[in-house]
Amino acid sequence: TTQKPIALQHGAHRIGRRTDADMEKWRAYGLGQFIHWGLYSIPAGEWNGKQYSGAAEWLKSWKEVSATAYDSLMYQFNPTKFNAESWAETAKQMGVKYVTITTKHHDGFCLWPSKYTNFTVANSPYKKDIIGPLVKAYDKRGIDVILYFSIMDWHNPDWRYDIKTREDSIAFDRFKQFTRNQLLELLTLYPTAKGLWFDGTWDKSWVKQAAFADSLEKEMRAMRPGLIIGSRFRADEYGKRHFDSNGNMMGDYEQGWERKIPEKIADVHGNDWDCVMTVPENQWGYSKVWKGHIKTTDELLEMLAKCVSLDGNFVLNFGPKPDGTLRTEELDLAKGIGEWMGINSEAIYNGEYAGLVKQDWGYYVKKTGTNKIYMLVFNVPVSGALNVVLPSRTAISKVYDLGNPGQNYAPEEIGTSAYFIHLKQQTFKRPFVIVLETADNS
Ligand code: FHN
Repeated sequence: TTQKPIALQHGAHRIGRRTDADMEKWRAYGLGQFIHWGLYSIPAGEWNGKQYSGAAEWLKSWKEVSATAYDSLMYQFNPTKFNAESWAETAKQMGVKYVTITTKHHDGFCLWPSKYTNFTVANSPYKKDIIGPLVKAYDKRGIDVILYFSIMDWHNPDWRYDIKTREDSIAFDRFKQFTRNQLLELLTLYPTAKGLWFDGTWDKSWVKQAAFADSLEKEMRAMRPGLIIGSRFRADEYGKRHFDSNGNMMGDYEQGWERKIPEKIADVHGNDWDCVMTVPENQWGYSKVWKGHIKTTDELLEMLAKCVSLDGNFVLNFGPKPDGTLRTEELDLAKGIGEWMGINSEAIYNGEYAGLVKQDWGYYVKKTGTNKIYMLVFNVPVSGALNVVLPSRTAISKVYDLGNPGQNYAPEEIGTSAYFIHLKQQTFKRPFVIVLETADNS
């Protein structure tokens, strides 16, 4: 039974994917970088010699930490080794096509000199804007910038978790104006930024602002045509987030894939999406100790492959150190991913869900407008034979190794449009890509 949609004033603005050039470009990125940087990088998960068990960027919420002491970290923020060009160069070498940078995380500290609060870089010993040079350095290398912005703000006295009294409501009205001012300020100061990545939007106070958030979203979009905003920004008038009361996604892409990846194409409901991922366990800001399993280059590449094969982008988080440098582990991963991308990025950029039955060796990716299907191989069977089943009437015309174009394979037909690709017996050290060129056989 199909339920009749209910009339919504503040539901989804559109049903189905955006088809404009900005969104087409976003969809084709494949690989992105996330940067969580702020005051929390200074204590780095430790306070008075004690280790905080939560994520480093949540340290202020720990009962052991006083708000004043935390906010005074501003007077220690002095990343003398910060070099926007070198961050952007690392990202370029890694092969990322977009970066999402925390302009303001939940603690409320602004990495740009906002004129609506004193709690910014301008009043730190560093004094200078961080966001401007980053936007410039990434833009210069053709990497699109998305500005991360937390609505929840632990520094602003007008922030509320819920609105229960008239006083709350008056304070929160001021907070809404502050939020609007800051967002319009960001869009004005950084006109080349391609989108806004919202966070900290789950509390009741904000969830109740369907009308305000909807009109602010429209205002920002009118101000910046092409602007990309994900599904975390606003709730509908019934308090439904991400998907409105009729089940339609609000925003341009689904922002729910945090540290998790869909299993199958049906899980993404035809929507655009990206997955944001940490290297260790749930830690986004710089933390002295990296707990839990630390992902390896090949694991991250497999996540990237899986995302692209399911029509999503994969975004890897970096938590820079308080001096402005990137930690060695992250630099090594960026290098490893970059080396692989240097050979195989053709299978990532513009890659799409191929519509084929998944096989145990890895992930298929196709590219519209070409006759190529990419096999991103992570598990080679002992037999060395990779199973491929294509739609009927599709034949393979050529098979080769993307990293070694002279290396062609002769597929063995084992059934109608079913093949084995027999790999040469060898030890495989890294994941690799095999390209199938297809021909219509009807
Ligand atoms: O609470 C934050 C967290 O610190 C981090 O910024 C992540 C990144 O997606 N977002 C929030 C949790 O959803």
